[in-house]
Amino acid sequence: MALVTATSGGEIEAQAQETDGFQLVIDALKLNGIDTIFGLPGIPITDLTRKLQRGGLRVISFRHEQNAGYAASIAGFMTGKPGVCLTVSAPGFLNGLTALANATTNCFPMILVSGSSEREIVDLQQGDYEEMDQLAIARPHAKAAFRVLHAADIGVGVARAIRAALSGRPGGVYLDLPAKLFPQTLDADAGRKSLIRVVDPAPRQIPAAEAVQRALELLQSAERPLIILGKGAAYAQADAAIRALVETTGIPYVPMSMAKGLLPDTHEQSAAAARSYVLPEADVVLLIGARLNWLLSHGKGKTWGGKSPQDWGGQKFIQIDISPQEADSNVRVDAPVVGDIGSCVAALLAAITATAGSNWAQPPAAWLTAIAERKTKNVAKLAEALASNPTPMNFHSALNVVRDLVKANPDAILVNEGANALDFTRSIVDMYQPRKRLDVGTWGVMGIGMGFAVAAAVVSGEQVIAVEGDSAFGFSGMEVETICRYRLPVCVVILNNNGVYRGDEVNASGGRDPSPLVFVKGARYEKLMEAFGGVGVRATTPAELRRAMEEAIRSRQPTLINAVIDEKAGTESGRITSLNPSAKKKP
Ligand code: OXK
Ligand code: ADP
Repeated sequence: MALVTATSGGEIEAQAQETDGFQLVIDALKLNGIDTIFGLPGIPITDLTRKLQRGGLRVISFRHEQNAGYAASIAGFMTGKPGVCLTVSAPGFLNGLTALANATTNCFPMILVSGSSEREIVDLQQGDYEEMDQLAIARPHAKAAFRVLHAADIGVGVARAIRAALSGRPGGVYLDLPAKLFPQTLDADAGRKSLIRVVDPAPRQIPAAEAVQRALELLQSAERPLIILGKGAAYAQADAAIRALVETTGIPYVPMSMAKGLLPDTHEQSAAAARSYVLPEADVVLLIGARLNWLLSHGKGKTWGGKSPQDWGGQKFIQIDISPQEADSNVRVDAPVVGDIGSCVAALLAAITATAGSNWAQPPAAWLTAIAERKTKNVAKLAEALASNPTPMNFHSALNVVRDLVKANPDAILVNEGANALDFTRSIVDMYQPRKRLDVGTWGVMGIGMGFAVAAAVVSGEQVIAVEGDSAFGFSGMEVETICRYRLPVCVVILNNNGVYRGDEVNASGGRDPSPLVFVKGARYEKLMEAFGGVGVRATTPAELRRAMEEAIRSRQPTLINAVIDEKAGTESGRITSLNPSAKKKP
């Protein structure tokens, strides 16, 4: 109990034995191992950001909340702890909300904490400063949303947010902290007791034995089996078990974009370079942490050998996923295995060993040979394109340099966004380690670039290479100041072709305005980095690009390389041109 006395000395004692909302938020986060906050100070959380820093947390302060939100979400993906983003009310909250929705869509654990205005005024709509019913707005975009009104409930609120973000399928959680909460005082002892250290927030979920048996039997029946590794598999941090399953079975695999490097892309069982051959030809497909959404053409249609866009290709699917609702979302899943990936993969491996010992039948040679032939052809085609050295540079000649630098620095984290800049990088730049490729994910969202880059550098301490389309970079470009302020080892490479997709489009009306798809020609993006004390380089040849990247990695200085490429290089929407509505298409 607090000792409240009237003497001046007693008053000090009474204060020392009281706590308040500010302190309880800090204590609750620390108690749960949250050591970094990504945010942007302002009313009503300015003092909270100061106190968080004073309290020993690392506070990374951004220039726009959306970037702080993306940073938090990818920190969650990388670490398996919820990434926390802190914003002001209404507009700041809304800026962070896009990142929260993106985190939920991508299954990244994240908590958006926003200060909010006075409930009494907000609820009567009497016109408060930054008035908004944030909880209601957040709810449809989050896995869960909570509000704390009393300081004594801060411990519960933080615990619920952590558990909701991490347990089962991870996602984004909103935590609303009204301004009035922070100065509320509480007896220090009662405050301490109100805090909760969350025990086992992402409990293992063991799959049912019969589900594992069903999956095993289907795998055994396969003549052309295929494994697809998704970013859920990368998130699960079950790298050794996944590798053992792939190598024990000898089954070829295709990594989804953010699962690249889970096994090195140079692994002989990787069928990435034969993607459009293996999807339609496979007869049994084992999905590990990958959804049959648009990125996998919904498991049907021509990509899978179906006759028309809606036709099933005939594949049987085994799906390992933590969400029991995921199976059958698009096509029939014959063997759903529900549980956490580590436990499911271990159970499948154990069943394989129990059934076949070390004599598991490898996939038929005809299947493996056919894949190897396709791979060889595609790899040779790519090698030819990479060897060309046109003037000006194109995507291939520039990315050939990035490919070499990533190979020489496999610990480096690659952030990637754009349309062509994304698609070419994905297929050209091999990854060698898990969770090193961070990109636009399930939504194909533009704007993750600098937020992801900051978070990747902060949570890992590793070198970050951010390969950005010039358009994509624009969404978060101001965060180069953040990169410089925290002296982060981030090397931004802008593949600059003067526009969205490409830079040679003209105004079809003949008017004076430029086409909506082009930017200022010859823009000097590197000056932006120089403005804040970083290193800026304009590179017009692969040799210049290589020198600049090598120096950035050697020095670990914030660096922005404006890699000037042919403005005629690039197709509309990269490899997803088919998603553009066309006048000729039937609805
Ligand atoms: C892959 N490939 C290779 C290799 N790896 N060739 C040689 N060597 C290696 N190592 C080949 C592979 O076999 C494919 O050729 C091709 O490269 C492309 O591979 P991949 O894996 O990228 O496949 P694909 O068909 O592009 O994948 C489909 C997809 C992908 C939907 C999963 O396109 C994707 O992730 N897209 C995300 C797009 C996105 O989000 N864009 C941002 C929005 S743009 P073939 O011969 O086998 O086919 C935007 O905002 O608006 O436009 C907008
Ligand atoms: P990709 O885009 O790479 O195909 P998706 O985001 O579509 O990947 O799929 C990821 C899947 O992984 C989601 O369905 C999610 O429920 C699942 N998942 C995430 N974490 C785990 C985990 N620890 N164990 C099992 N499944 C998981």
